[in-house]
Amino acid sequence: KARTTSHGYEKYNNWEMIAAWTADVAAQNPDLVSRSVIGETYEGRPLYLLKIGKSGHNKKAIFMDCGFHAREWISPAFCQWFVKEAVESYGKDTVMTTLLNSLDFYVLPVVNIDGYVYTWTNDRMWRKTRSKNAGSYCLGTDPNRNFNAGWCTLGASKNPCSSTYCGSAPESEKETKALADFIRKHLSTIKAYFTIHSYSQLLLFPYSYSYKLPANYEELNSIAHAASEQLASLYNTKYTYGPGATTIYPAAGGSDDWAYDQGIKYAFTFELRDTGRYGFILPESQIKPTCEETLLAVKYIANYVLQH
Ligand code: ING
Ligand code: ZN
Repeated sequence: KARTTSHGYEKYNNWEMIAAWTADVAAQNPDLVSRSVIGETYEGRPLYLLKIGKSGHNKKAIFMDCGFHAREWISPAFCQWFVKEAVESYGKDTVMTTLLNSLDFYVLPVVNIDGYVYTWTNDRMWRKTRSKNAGSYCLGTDPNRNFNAGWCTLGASKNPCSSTYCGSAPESEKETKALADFIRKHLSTIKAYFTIHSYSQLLLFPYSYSYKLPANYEELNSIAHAASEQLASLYNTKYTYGPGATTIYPAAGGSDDWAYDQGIKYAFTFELRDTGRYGFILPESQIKPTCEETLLAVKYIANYVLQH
């Protein structure tokens, strides 16, 4: 099939572009990148996962996903940027080289592919998945209310028409089930979990489903402080950080809380630019600066995890 547009890192790419890119980046960097499929979406699209790192034995891993929420277009753009930076700076940047020699990054560039496609074709502000709900004409579940972490107890809705509908059960969505299954299967190696959202410029960590503090709260807080400082060093972008419940709002069923309770002690939700001027409709001119600054924070935390 003839392609009429092309992939780029400083533009928003549609799903067709991103899917082709996952194949291309793996084919062009066989010693660093491999692609697998961890499941499929409700509408039958393959959930591609990229593994980035030099091959080695007993490597720790970091899992990062983008595109939970369909309208948060800067998020998949960041996952693509991260992969580009990894392959281009390996052997040049000492920190990235060390990271890729010692760690594997699992990058899921778009979790909610069906929703993402729908924002390109029908409704730019769609958030949820696109699955049918029994007894309702409203479609979709909020994938970040669908994890088994205080599921649907707080800051989530049992109404299928709500944008924060928690779903009929934890992991009712094929997308969240596939993600959770993969993490459960690789729990012995995965040391950190990053999930990329927008917007609000926040660096969140557990808990969001409760006002209780995580056991390593002090450690997570100091990591988040240092990562925010790194991020701000480039363009002075100000991030607020802290536990989800008190920093943004209480919300149960989120993937970071779930990952944390699985034993992944470094679990973070990033809320990228901006603070509301453009919101979800962040101009393409901000992709590069947003991704560059976010990369500094991600590299900082990855390096911390590697040393601990
Ligand atoms: N924000 C997140 C949301 O799902 C969040 C905030 C983080 C909730 C972690 C629960 C757990 O509402 C956006 N913008 O989606
Ligand atoms: Zn989101």
